[in-house]
Amino acid sequence: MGALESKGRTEQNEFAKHVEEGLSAKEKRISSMYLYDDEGSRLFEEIMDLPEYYPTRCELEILKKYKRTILELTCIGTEIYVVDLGAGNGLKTMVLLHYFTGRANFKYVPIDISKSALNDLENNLKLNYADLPFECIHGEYMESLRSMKSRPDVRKLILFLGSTIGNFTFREAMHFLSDLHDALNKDDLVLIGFDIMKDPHIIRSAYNDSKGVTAKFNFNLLVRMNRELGANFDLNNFLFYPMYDPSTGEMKSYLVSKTEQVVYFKALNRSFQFHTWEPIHTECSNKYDVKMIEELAVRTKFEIEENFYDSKKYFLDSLWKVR
Ligand code: AVJ
Repeated sequence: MGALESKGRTEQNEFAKHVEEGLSAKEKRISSMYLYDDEGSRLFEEIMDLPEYYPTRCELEILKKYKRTILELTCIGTEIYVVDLGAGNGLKTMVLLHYFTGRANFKYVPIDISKSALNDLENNLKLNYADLPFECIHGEYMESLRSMKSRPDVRKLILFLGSTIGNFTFREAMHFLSDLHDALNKDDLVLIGFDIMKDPHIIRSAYNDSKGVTAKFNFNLLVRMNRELGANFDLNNFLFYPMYDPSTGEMKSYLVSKTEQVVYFKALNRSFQFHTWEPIHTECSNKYDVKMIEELAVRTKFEIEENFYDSKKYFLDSLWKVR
């Protein structure tokens, strides 16, 4: 029990440290990683069901259509680890795993930073996929992956679905994928979900839904700081502002202070000043075109095996191989 408690405290300290740094910066920001506490993960599931939020449905269409090709390219005959980065509820992945069952010798390895999302996934697996071999890992991606490098006999298929890569800037994505490359062995594969540039209205609506669920998802960050860091944010004093820049593909979300205000953090024993209309940057959801994706692959030493699009070409799952 002591270990669990101290782990909780360490996580809390990291959150506190991150918030202190982010709110001290000239341009206030908090990493989107912290949007996913239990309530945040639940709200994101609600987002995936919204009519405006097209990425999940598009990717589901892709996986249903190309599951066979994906398995063939992953190579039958060897043992496969299907490693799911940020698995969430794992619904989309099940389309692949269901198809792989009986056709390949594989183990499902979901990795997620959200303990509750992993628990839900584990319960779902036990209930509905009793024969599926799996091993859940709670933690950060790269650490967990590096620990698997010592098994070059096992081919890995890394799933990085749902446009999670969009949370990174292009530079950050490059760093992440280089690190990923180095944590893998030759011929390992990565399936990456990219949200593709399209009519900017469609993109903006996906992050500015009519029911206000996405706004609530962002506001939950303030609720979380109030609860976990003893802050006294008044939610009425902020507004949610998402914006898309079609020239760069950057989709950015902000919480904007509507007034001059001071917010006190008990856990930090200090306050932060917010000016009128000063934003906190809460999330990046960047969009790509094929050229950018090709550049990303070349610069991180992967080879593009195949690009799988949905019928509207809104979304792309790109299958990469370690050269
Ligand atoms: C889970 C990061 C892929 O950026 O589209 C959805 C999160 N934020 N609506 C995305 C999100 C607002 C989502 N990702």
